[in-house]
Amino acid sequence: MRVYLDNNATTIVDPIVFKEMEPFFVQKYGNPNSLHCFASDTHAPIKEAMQKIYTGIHAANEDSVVITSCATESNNWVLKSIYFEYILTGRKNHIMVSEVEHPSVIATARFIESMGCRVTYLPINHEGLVDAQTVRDNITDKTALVSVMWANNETGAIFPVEEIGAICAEHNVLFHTDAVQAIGKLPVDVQRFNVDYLTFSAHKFHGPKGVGALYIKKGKELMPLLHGGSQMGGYRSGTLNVPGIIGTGKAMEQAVDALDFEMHDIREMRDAFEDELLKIKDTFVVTPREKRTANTILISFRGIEGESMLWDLNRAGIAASTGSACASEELEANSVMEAIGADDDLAHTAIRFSLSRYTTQEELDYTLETVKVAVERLREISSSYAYAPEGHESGLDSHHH
Ligand code: C6P
Repeated sequence: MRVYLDNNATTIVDPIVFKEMEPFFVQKYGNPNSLHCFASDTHAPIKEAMQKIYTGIHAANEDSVVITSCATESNNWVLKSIYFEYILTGRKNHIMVSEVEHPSVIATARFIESMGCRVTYLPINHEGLVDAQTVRDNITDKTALVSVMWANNETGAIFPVEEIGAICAEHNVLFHTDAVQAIGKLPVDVQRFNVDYLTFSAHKFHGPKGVGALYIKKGKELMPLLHGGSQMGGYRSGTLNVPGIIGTGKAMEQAVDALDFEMHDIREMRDAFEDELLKIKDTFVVTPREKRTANTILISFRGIEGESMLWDLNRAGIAASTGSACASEELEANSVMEAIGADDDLAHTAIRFSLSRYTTQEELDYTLETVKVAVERLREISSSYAYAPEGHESGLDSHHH
């Protein structure tokens, strides 16, 4: 049996999405900018796909959605654009990001910080959440941008983007949100939430890899990223990724259709699975479940290195992770666990299970049994667990279950 529980890293492409993309590789492969029927064959399908994307995030017709190569590109672009348009020109001198943004935001923030921008890294509380009040407290008249993710990729924690959006609008500060882990998991409405820039990545909701997007509210400035043939309204030149756009449109439509199922049925499966996992002694879950996306569990097994657990799971054909996929090769402590103040031992024991609409009950039952066996085996050989006295502290202030 092979079980895929790493859906926050990437997802299977929905076969309907794949089918929709196929003709644009082998039949309708024209460059949309050409002046012949191979080009014009693509025009209506591209328009339809873009319409599905606009509908999916509730963008207004006058807003822009630029297709990029991934969310990393979109996140880099927004922050670097702010640097060029506002910081370098001296109009503003400050941005804010949460301390648990994806590396594509954090590393870019550090980069523009090294170029002279002041950066506030907003802390998260013991529940793994950003407090909107800290955004308000740190705004000055020189603040150009606040960038806070919609939902965290490691814990699934849902951040107060509606409140933060309102605070930013009130203070005339631009608001960017990385919605990579929100599309298909939560209702996303850029207008209601006062979002100026929004990032997403198609492969996180059963679309193709290599396609991301950046939403830009009408009238908000953005520096062109790629100068050239003026595709994508001049924001990002380069021949359009036609199959990618078609696939992203279809994946967005499917994600919106499946939202109820994701938010209720998957939540029920996740909660039951989590209840069973928490029956194992000395286990800790970060962020209360009602404040999390429906598919995610970040759980610690006291005394067991996350990587050892992954090894045992992988041998049984089960794919999970110790946190975000891009940090997992470094064997470092889980960054969110560290940010909430978990002790060092515990921060090394985190395992992320992330479900999707393709996850079955049978797979979760099998995973649960495998985890139980692995916990037993690994704790037996764990030096830190063996020496821990009975009933010792959790290491997470008031957070043990
Ligand atoms: N997170 C994870 O395992 P790309 O790779 O560019 O398509 O997406 C980057 C990205 C940006 N923001 C968030 C919130 C994300 O979760 C990710 C990807 C994966 O958590 C891989 S590191």
